[in-house]
Amino acid sequence: MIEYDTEAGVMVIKLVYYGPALSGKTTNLMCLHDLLPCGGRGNLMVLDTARERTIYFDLLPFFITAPSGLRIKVKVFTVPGQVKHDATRKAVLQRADGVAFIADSQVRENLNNATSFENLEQNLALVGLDPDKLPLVIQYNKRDLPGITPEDEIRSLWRPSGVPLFFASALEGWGVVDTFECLLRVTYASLDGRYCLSESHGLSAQAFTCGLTCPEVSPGLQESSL
Ligand SMILES: Nc1nc2c(ncn2[C@@H]2O[C@H](COP(=O)(O)OP(=O)(O)OP(=O)(O)O)[C@@H](O)[C@H]2O)c(=O)[nH]1
Ligand SMILES: [Mg+2]
Repeated sequence: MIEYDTEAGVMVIKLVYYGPALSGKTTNLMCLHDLLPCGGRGNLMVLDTARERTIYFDLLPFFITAPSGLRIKVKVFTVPGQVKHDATRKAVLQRADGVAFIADSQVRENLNNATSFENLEQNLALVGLDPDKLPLVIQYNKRDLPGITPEDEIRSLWRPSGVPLFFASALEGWGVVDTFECLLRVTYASLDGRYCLSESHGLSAQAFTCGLTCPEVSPGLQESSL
């Protein structure tokens, strides 16, 4: 949690898109920016090098106001996937409330996916977050490409973990919103347990997810001025 100021009535939640280099983290955010209505979100900030590789992070903010008046900002970050940017990945992970791990579906990327997931677990521990408790969803991106790992193989790999799994093509624009909505749901469940979003702020799981992704059909929730 980046900030929770009960007097000012402000909560700032942090979600992080993690994964190996070139798996499509930045493309996921660009897709969310294009597909979700602008009423509940701010502008996408993309910090690229000349070769379109993230060196710091990208940021897409979303806003809602709970029935209690609590103004909630959800900051969605990407990390740079290249191995050499580990210090930046660690910095971006700090105080994360939820993580979407974006894997590359191509068979030749399986080792990079596994290495990056191990790196996520190590960095979570280093920044004081419990990998077993942190809300997590996994997305296998680039399903539009040839030479990809079959779905049932991926499902068997992750089934024991119980982590929600999604298949997507951020380039074609499918699977991306589903992944984000699930990340919002699992993050809400965790935050509700600690901050009583439902009881104290009248904010249900559905209102939270819907208020952030389709604000025009969520009467009673307004864009915050955060
Ligand atoms: N075919 C295909 N290409 C994709 C897809 N998603 C992303 N790409 C491409 O993969 C390349 C890398 O995408 P990025 O979104 O920049 O990857 P990233 O994970 O942010 O990479 P880093 O910032 O280096 O960690 C770009 O050329 C994208 O257009 C997809 O679903 N299908
Ligand atoms: Mg990137």
